[in-house]
Amino acid sequence: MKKFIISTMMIALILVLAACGGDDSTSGVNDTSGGESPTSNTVELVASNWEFEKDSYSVPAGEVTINLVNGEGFHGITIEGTDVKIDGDGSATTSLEPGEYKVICSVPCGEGHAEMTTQLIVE
Ligand SMILES: [Cu+2]
Repeated sequence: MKKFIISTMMIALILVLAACGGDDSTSGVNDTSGGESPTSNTVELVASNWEFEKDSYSVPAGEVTINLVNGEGFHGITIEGTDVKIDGDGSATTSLEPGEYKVICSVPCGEGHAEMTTQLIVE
C-alpha cells in the first residue's frame, strides 16, 4: 500500500514539473509593437527617400541621445527648438524638456524633401 502511494505521488510530481516546464516557453514573449512607453533615452531615426521610418518617436525627458541612420539617400535632421543638428549618419546628445518636437530633414535631398518630417515626443 505504501508503495502505491509513493508511486502515485511520483507521477503527480512529474506531471506538475512537466506542466511548469511547458508554461515557461509562453511567458515573457509579450514583446508586441503595442507598447509605446519609452524606456530608453536613446532613439534611432532611420531616414530614407523621403520619409522617416516612423511618424513619431518617443523618449523620456532628460538627457537624450539621437542617432540618425541613412537607410536610403543622404539626409540630416534638425529638431526645432533645440540645438540638435545631424548631417548624414551620426548622433547627438542633448537635454530635452517634455513636449513634442518637430524633426525636419536638414539636407535638400530631392523632390520629397519638404514633406520629410517626423515628430519627437519627449515624455
Ligand atoms: Cu531632405
